[in-house]
Amino acid sequence: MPDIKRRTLLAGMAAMPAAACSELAETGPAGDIFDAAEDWHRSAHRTLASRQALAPEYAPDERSPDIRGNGTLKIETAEYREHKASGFADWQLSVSGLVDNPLTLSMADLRALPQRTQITRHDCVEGWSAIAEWSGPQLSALLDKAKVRKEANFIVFRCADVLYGRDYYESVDMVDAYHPQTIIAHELNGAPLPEKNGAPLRMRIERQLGYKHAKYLTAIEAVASFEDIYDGKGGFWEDIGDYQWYAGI
Ligand SMILES: Nc1nc2c(c(=O)[nH]1)N[C@H]1C(S)=C(S)[C@@H](COP(=O)(O)O)O[C@H]1N2
Ligand SMILES: [Mo]
Repeated sequence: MPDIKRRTLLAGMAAMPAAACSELAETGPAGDIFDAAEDWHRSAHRTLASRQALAPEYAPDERSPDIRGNGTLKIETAEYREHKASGFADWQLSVSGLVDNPLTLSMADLRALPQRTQITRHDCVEGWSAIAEWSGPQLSALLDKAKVRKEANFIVFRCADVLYGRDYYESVDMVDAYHPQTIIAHELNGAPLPEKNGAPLRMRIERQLGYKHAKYLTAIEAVASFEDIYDGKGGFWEDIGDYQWYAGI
């Protein structure tokens, strides 16, 4: 067996219990099973690599003249109106759940982190797109600071708005949570986020459709499952039954 093939095979087998290995070795033509294990390993790797790939980024002159808002465009609660009147000086973002080091971050804390600016295309499932520049810290930086525990499988985003009588929320898995283009945006085209686009903070999750990009962000939670959150489907639209939880693009 060529060395390279053997190494891949061993890497794939490492995940199998020893008993299963010897059982496999005793059954049938070993070559077939080895090839199958190797194919599985390679295709799992390819899937992960494709999910980690970057979304296209654009040049400044490719930006759309306007980014229309969708879903909630204005929040009428007294609390939000006060935040807006004070330029969101006291807005806070918490990071909690399955973390060793829960955080409460101010807008100044978020601006003090390394920032990522990206010009990307927003795709709404309702059939419109828009290209815009978004800036903010990477979600991965917050998750690293908070020390997410290994039992966490998903990151949940809580929002300040209520739509059709329900709190808007969303969630993603760890591949999207740690994706380099997943940022907590506080600027749109170089200016603070307008209210219709989620002021003062909104998610950009560039490998996912628009409804995953939670606006008016107040809290981030690491969870093992979203079974006990609202109707258990992992998001506002998912609970209503309109859209799928996985909205990868
Ligand atoms: N909190 C909150 N986040 C939300 C929504 C919403 O209604 N409330 N709408 C979603 C949908 S369907 C889309 S397409 C985008 C729209 O972002 P925009 O308003 O900046 O265009 O936000 C998403 N995030
Ligand atoms: Mo959307």
